[in-house]
Amino acid sequence: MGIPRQWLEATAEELVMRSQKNRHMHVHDFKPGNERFLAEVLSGMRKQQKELPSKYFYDEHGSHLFKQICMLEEYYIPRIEASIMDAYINDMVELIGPQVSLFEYGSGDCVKVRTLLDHLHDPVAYVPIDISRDQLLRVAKELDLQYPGLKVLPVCADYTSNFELPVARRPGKRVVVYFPGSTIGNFDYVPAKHFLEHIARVCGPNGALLIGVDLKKDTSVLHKAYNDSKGVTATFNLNLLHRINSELGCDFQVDCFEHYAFYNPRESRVEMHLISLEDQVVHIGNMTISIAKGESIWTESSYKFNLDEFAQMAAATGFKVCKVWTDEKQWFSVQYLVPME
Ligand code: AVI
Repeated sequence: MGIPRQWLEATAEELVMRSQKNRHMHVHDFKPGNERFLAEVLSGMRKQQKELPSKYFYDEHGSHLFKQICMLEEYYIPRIEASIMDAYINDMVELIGPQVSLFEYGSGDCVKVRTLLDHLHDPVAYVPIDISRDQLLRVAKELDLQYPGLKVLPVCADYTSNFELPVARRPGKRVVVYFPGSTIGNFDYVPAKHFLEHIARVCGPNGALLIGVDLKKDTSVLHKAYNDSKGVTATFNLNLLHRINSELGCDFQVDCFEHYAFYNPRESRVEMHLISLEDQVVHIGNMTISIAKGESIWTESSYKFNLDEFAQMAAATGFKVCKVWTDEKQWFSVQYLVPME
């Protein structure tokens, strides 16, 4: 990555000070224990249509696999979203204004936020919120060193749960939440509404939400994006079972499952499933669950929107769409939402 620009202008003394400050970075830790993981796996596996929550894809290996997905030509989202951010960053920064406290839900490797951090005027704080503690701490330390005036306040949490948000000592002018990547599409309608309502409370009357929203498009494009030719998405999907086996002591026969993803036009979503290739039984906690040959476990939904549908959902949560930026094919959008008066 090379030497960060800011470092080239720093004195040796400043560099020592920064690295000392950095060594003591504090993570606000709300990471749930395995009881909740087990309870959610059990409850999903006891349903008629078996399901597992997609938020558990992102252990260390899953996060690494997701990064690989993001580099695939077929998985268009990161590439197009980055091109929209690059093209319209000045408009975005003008709308956002100076001295913001920026919160990012599901910050991952914090790569996307850099376009904002590089252009925002004197941001007060950056609060990355993510469940992967090691990655969170690593990237928070990097950002802390690379953006000297910025207070980086990492929070380790399942961002769909209740947890307290840290507040920077230097008061900001407003709170802006950044939620890129169309992760909102991984929520069903009711949880998506609840989540946006929660964000609206975090933003307050003066805040805003900058959100990535994936748009409806030709089914063949979606099919390729979620059934990539290198099989990385399949490995990512199957890794969920490996994770459950190793962290919850279960015995899914991972080799006896196959990745299956398709676009469901009636529900406007890509569905990812794992299909069992054999009859098998799996032990989860003190339960034994049978899975028939050909039966599926539903692991993820990825909803696709048109602009009106998303605006309607936003309106139902108290947000008004203030500005929409898209690419020329209208495959993806970045939207700036503010609370309705
Ligand atoms: C994180 N999320 C927006 C991705 C998506 O496209 O729904 C997760 C993903 N699943 C398979 N490929 C990518």
